[in-house]
Formats: sequence, structure tokens, C-alpha cells
Amino acid sequence: MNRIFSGVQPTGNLHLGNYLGAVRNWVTLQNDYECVFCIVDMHAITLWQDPAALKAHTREVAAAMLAAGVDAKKHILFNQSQNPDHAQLAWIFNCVARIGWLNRMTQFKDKAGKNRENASVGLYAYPNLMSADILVYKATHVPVGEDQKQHLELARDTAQKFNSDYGVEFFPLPEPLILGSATRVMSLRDGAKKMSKSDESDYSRINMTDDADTISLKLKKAKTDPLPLPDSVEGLEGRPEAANLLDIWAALSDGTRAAAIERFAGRQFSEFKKELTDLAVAVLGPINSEMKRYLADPAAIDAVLKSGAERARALSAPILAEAENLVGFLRP
Ligand code: AQP
Repeated sequence: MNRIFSGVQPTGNLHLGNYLGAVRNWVTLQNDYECVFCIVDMHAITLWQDPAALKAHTREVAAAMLAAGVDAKKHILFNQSQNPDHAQLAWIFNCVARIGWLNRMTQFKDKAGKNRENASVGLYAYPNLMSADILVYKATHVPVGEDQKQHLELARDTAQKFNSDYGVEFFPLPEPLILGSATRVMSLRDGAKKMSKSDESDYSRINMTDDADTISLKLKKAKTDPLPLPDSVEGLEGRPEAANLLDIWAALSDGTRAAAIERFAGRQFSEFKKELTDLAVAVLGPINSEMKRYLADPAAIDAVLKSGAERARALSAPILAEAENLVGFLRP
């Protein structure tokens, strides 16, 4: 069976973008793939995280994934730092990947901002750790958003160079899986920016922990424009906030943008937002209650992550051992 590796950073609460663009699809993929789901805490610290918050967010993300339907018994769910094989292989990849490759990564440029000299070395080398996350399990497929496509290309280049440097077809070249209608959910405050955990404004996103009243308030305050909703796809041109809200409707209802436009053509945002709120609450409400149930028992979440890490290491250890042998590391 093909194997999937998927990662999510515990840099905050999961939001609607993470759910519609990633977690919901992962739940579906469980039927057809062997899945390794990883809460990538080592990636999270490439930007400073408050230590207590990092631990809390790791549990929250685990709870959100379990509540959304991740099956941690049949598949694997763990936090990255509990399996040291990722870091071990990442070092080998630091020596395989070329500086020129990393220099081309646009996410580093975005995240490091203007003060690049002051960015952490980890933020720069992050794509090599991501390559190791995937290849330490010889994963064949990786569900990725648009923003991670370049990193996956780098993982493929690294696998290929490793194979050629050591003269064996050892690592598979992982394939991207781009799924779902809402691959990019935008901020509720600015239709040109993606919905993000690290956005300063909590009103920019719907968190998976938000209750019905909060969802309603956030959608009420969501930025719109003065026109009624359009009656054609062309009518959305230059209206990113309207497009985003219609796309959210489409994704939550398992429909298309065209169907959403047809349904709400000519209606006022106030009416549309009421229906959107009802739909969002209907979809997220049950997940929210499940999450609360999981979070009430942190020890049970820790046990899931520990068992997941042990099973993850059982998969990665022989692959890492063989990679080290190929590189020439002596293991008397
Ligand atoms: N707005 C989004 N729309 C659709 N998919 C999204 N994802 C993230 N934001 C959106 C997808 O969620 C998965 C996990 O993402 P991540 O937590 O590893 O990192 P991220 O993409 O950097 O997410 P955030 O929320 O923007 O976090 P911060 O603010 O910490 O950078 C990925 O599959 C991602 O595509």
C-alpha cells in the first residue's frame, strides 16, 4: 500500500484553513493509504515559540486531528521530536542538498522578511528536515498545499541526488497530492492573505476551538464589499473577500464555487453570512465538542502520541540504518 506523510505545525490552534485545506482530506486518505500524521514541533521552533504554549498547542492540534476523524489506532499520529530519526536523516540531507537549492525557497524569504541575517539557521534548513520527515518513512505521497509544493520538489531532488551519490535507487521520489476544493482559505480580514495561525488578529480566522457564538461574530465582522453577491464567476473579479466566503461555503457544503454563486446570486452579504454561519456551526460544532472531550484528558492524548512515536520509529529505524550504511557510517 502507498504511504503518506502529512505534517502540521503546532504554532497555534488549527483553523478552518487547516481543516478544509488539509485535515479533512487526510481523514479521507486514510481509506486508501497507510498514513503517518506528524505534529511537526521541530519545524515550529524555527520561529521562537513560547515553551508552555508549544506543549499546549501540540496537545490541541492532536485533539483537533483526533476529533476530525484521524484514526490513530489504524494509522500513526505523533509529534516529530519524539522520533529522533528525522533529525538524524536531516543531517545527512544537509550534506546532500545544495545551498543554491535552499536559496531559491520562497517561503524562507517570506518568513525571514527583511532581516534575513537574523533568521535562525533552522528556518533556512527547514526544507531539508521536511525532506527527512517524508523520506525517513519512504513515503510515496505527500498531500501539500500550494505553499509547500516547492519544498516537495526539493525533497524529490534530494532523494534523487542521494540515490545518484550512493549509486542505488534507495529513496522513492514522493508525489504531491493536491486535494479538495478549498486548497487555500483566505483571511476573513483580507481576501489577499491566507488564513493563518500566526496572524495577529483572531478575527482573521475561524479556529477549530471556536464556539457557535464566536463563529457567528467572526463571520459577521468578516470583510466584504458593498455590492450584493454576483450571479456569475466573472462577477467575482476584483472581489477577493466575496470569493473567499463563497469558496468556504462551497467547501463546507462539499459543493463548488459555481453552485454557491447560483444559490446566493443577487443576495445581500448579511443574509448569506447567516446561512454560512449555520453551515460552519453544523460542520465544526461536533468536532469542537469532540475536541473538548479529548482535551479534558491530556494524559490520554500524550499516550496516543507516545504510542504513535514508537510505531513511527519502528518504520523509520531500518530505513535510517540502511541510509547510514550507504553513506558509510560504521556500526560495529
Ligand atoms: N489558509 C489555508 N488554506 C488551506 N490550507 C491551509 N493550510 C494552512 N493554512 C491554510 C494547510 O494546513 C496544513 C498544515 O499547515 P501548517 O500548520 O504546517 O503550516 P502553515 O501552512 O504555515 O499554516 P499556518 O496556519 O499559516 O501556520 P503559521 O501561521 O504558523 O505559518 C498544510 O497542508 C497547509 O497547506
